[in-house]
Amino acid sequence: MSALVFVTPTWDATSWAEAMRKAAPGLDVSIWPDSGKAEDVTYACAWLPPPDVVKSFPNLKVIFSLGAGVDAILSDPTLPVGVPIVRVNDPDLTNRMSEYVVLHVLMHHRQQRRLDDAQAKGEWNSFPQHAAKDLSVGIMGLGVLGQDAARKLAMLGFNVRGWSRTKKDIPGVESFDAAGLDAFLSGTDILVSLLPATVDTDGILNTALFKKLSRRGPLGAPVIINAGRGRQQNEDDILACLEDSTLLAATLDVFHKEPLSTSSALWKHPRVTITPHAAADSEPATICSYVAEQIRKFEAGAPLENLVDTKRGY
Ligand code: NDP
Ligand code: OXD
Repeated sequence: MSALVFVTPTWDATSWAEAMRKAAPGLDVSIWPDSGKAEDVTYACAWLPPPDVVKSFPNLKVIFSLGAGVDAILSDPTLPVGVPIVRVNDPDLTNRMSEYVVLHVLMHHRQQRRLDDAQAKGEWNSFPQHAAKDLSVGIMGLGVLGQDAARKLAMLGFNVRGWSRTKKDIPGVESFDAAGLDAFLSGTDILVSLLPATVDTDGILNTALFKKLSRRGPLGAPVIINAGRGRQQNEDDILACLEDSTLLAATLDVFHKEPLSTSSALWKHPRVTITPHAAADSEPATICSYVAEQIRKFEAGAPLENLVDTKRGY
């Protein structure tokens, strides 16, 4: 019998192990550090594994990231070389992220925070609303999540553009490659980051970049939405740019340090919307079914899907 171990020191994997036993009754499922004989373990599902743990299973065939992002796996400098890493690519997670992106783009587009504020004061304060076609949404990262969000925003009538390392061909979406960053930014009113955390994307959301965004849109100044990773954003720059009107508003789901410190000025800023890294939760039953299906296919001789390129870092 193959054995699978969960290595998730920052959260209790009990419900995950139960879900995995249901999804793959033929697997012997355990939770590190109660993982039995290390030699028996062939699959590991991990999130922020401590150094030397994953490599302590000498017969590991595949490592599964329990999220779409793989920074929480690649942060282990002792990962065994040559063992493939598979990440999550699941329609449920993708839908959740698109819901989040659409929700927050619409919230800014329809100026809902301003309306909430007026309601709290009991004020009938109506102001012009604008057509979706007059607003340009730019998505950084046109991968699995970015492409789905782009398509859904385009269906709502927004002008949608995307930036990725390599150019994409998505109907109704203008695509820019890595070299086209400035052109991409200059036509973007609402910027959405769905980039992975890599050395190339660290700190990319900073003052210099915000200043390149369009100021011609109907909102008067650009808005940013970051649901990629907190490492991408300079939080001091965001606050300063909100103060000097380089930015109009921000929605942030991810932060440098999570949970966000209670002392962060972002919490109370009237034009910042904070969500607690909840844009697209991974549900145990769904993700375990996905992992079980990958294992079934792999054991039947099919190639692994959604492999991580450790050199690129995503
Ligand atoms: P993918 O790997 O499918 O897509 C990543 C995209 O980013 C690709 O289009 C890639 O370009 C682009 N990219 C990577 N590096 C660069 C770079 N240096 N310059 C330009 N473009 C770059 O990932 P997913 O869409 O599945 O997920 C994206 C990220 O979303 C995850 O890594 C994770 O950080 C975050 N996430 C956040 C969640 C949340 O709840 N907040 C939930 C799930 C994921 P190319 O296509 O050319 O390779
Ligand atoms: C993920 C996440 O990467 O939840 O899946 O952040």
